[in-house]
Amino acid sequence: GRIIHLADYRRTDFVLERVDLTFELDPTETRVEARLIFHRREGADPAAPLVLDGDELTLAGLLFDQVEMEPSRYDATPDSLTIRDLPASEPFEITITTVINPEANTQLMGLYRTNGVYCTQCEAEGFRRITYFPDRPDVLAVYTVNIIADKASCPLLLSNGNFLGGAGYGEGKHFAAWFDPHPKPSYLFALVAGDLGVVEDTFVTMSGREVALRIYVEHGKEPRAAYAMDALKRSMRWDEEAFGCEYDLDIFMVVAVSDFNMGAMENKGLNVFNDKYVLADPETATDQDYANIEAIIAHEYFHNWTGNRVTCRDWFQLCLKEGLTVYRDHEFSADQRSRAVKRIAEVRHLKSEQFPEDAGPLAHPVRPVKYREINNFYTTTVYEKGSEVTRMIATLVGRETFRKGMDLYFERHDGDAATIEDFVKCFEAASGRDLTQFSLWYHQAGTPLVTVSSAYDAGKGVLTLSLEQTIPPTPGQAVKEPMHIPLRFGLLLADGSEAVPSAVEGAEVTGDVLHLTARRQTVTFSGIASRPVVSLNRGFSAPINLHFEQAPADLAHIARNDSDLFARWQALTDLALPNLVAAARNARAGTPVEPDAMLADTLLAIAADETLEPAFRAQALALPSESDIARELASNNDPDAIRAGREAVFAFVAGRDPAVFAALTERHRTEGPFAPDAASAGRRALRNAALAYLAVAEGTPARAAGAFAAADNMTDLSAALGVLAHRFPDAPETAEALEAFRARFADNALVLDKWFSIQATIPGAGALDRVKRLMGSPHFTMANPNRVRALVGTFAFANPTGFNRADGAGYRFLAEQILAIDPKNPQLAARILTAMRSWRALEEVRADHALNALRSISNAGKLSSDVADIVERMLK
Ligand code: B3K
Ligand code: ZN
Repeated sequence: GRIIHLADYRRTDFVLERVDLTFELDPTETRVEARLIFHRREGADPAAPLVLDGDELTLAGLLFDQVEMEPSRYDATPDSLTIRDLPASEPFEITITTVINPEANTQLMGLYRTNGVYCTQCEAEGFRRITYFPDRPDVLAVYTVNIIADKASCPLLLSNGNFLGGAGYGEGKHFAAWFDPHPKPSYLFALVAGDLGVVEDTFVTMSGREVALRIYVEHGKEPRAAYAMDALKRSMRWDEEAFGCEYDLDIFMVVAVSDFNMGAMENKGLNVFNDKYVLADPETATDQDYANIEAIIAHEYFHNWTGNRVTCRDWFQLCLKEGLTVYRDHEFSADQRSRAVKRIAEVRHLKSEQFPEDAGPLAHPVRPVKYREINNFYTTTVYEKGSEVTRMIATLVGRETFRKGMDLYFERHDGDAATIEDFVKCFEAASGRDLTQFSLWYHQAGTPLVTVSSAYDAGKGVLTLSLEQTIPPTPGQAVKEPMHIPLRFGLLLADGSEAVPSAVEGAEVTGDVLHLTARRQTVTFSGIASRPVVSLNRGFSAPINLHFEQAPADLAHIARNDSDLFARWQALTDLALPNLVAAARNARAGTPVEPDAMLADTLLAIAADETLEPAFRAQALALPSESDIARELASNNDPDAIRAGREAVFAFVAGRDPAVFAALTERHRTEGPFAPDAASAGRRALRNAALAYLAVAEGTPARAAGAFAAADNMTDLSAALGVLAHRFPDAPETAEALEAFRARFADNALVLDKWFSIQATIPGAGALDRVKRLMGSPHFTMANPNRVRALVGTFAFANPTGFNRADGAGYRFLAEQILAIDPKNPQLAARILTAMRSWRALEEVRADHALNALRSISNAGKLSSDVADIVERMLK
């Protein structure tokens, strides 16, 4: 594929007024008739042809104003339809017939079949696999959709908007018509047809309109959709209260399907979901599953305003809808659960996924300026860093002004396709603040590094902070400008209270935010009576790497006393990381690891502190991961040494005072029927964190086997199984538990995915053979994306020692799998391949093997543009 540049953007020559689609569904020969009414845009070249996008299409008929078109006036290829000699100004109608094969569509883009159900996925460029169309987000039109299908196999016929009517249609068929009054781009089109069960409810909006809510799932799974329905209603209410956003159709539908390339899709009025993010009950779903369902139901629902009512002008603006909507779903979950714990989980995720992306060959700005394959830009940078950038705007302008800016955004751009510049202008107008420098966050890739040192002059009562920001070079961006970095801070005194400076010089300070805007800044705080401990970047107000040499005792002070729970967790991490890095270096050098008692004691004190919420204590007990340590080491990484070092520290903490952990597993039992609320989930998380330490302290599988036997919910069951499998992979108890788990859930695909994932993450050199063996299991299939991700994806992404075997066998295995998946499902292949994005940070033997594996992919001949794009960028 060729490279698309933002700079080349121009509007279409033709305006699309209306779309009328008729589908005659058939598993292998679906007929699609598209009646499109266009007119030439004022001022456009009167001779310009109409060029429509296609992808693997064959034209079966073409009418101009209802009359067959002379072949001399058009050219049709599988990927475009060009029509010439069109009217200069008056509207005209083009009727296009295509015949497509949903059954053969293994890419899961366009119209495809999943478990006998017809379903569509059009974002980003799937609509062009259905019919020839101006398939770009700035072409908005009103759609009518007619669906004709077999009545017995497809009692249900769904599309966007409101139901118009339906009736019988000849021998054994029926039809239904839908009308969506809201102009929309083609990527938001959806059609679903099949035989599904339904859960129904209603929602009364803020202006008193009743909306029908329907969640469609496979027959028999209806009870497992109750939590999703509850989350949906809470999302609808929250969006009204937090942003004044009211739902705008008579009906809102969610359909859960088992074959889906990503999490879910926000099609107007008809969201399609990976069933993993809809189905839950205590027996089969973990607390994390419940939290994910809540977040993703909310996310897709929130897109109704941020994405659908206001959409993107072009795909370079993807973060306009994604970063903003992630920010909104984060805020929703924070309001529904514990804000601090939610923030910790977000930052963990950001650091373990987005920071490596930003530090490697796939780094790109939140708002990129070029792409080869847009599917590869649905990244953690666009989503999660995009959300952080939105959060920083809220931090800079303040909560109320942020809301005013959002109101202005909807006022100015409702019904429009907008840009990031449009978005930022709304907050400039609402706040009066110039956001020009701030906007660099959208344009400069790479995680800024902020280096800080502090000095306290007791005689003068002055604290001096010296700050310096550097932004590392990233592909295509060697030199960076200094950014506007908002740092929340506090000056913690020995008694836990906070110093209030009488004056601050050298930086703008608004409330508790210090604005770092220059490359170097020296900031003085006067009137500070005793030496404070500086708590910086509270709440992770800026997505940066912070290097601030603070004494372990100061970090421990923050960890125990900060008023900001996030900062307490961050301080614990900062206390732990140098230990873990030193441990990894020692392990590599073959010298003994000497963990720090201060770290262990601080962790234990927080674990045992009953004044703190259990979910927070569970987060505190989770030491930085192997990938966190790898990131800290930055280069020449040996995953085996990293793990060995981390294990030594973990064992040290475990053995320091096992009674603390034993007490936690006793004290935090959840009594009574299972409840998925955040408080109950937090208690389970704390107990299971304690169980992991206890298992190591005791050195036997007995306790985990007991927990496995006693578990009455999937959270505890899978946690116990994880401890058994990861700590005692060869114990008979583990084999028994794995087999019991498999047998009990053999007919539940989502739970089997957990069974695969737990085994795919068993560390060590034996992992690859285990994964290969599991691929031979009758439960394994390459046809289901969730299953492939659960086994192959999890192995590559989440098993550092198993995947990064020193002999390179893990990389060669992955290369083979990518080449096997790519011809069928390029998006899935490309996504899993990104597991190798940090290969250049490996020590040279592994890096060399990784390079060869990547070259073997690159040299393999016919690659999809998805995989070709990723592999070429990783090799650059
Ligand atoms: N907008 C979709 C993602 C579409 C991905 C296309 N390759 C889901 C979401 O972000 O809500
Ligand atoms: Zn989204």
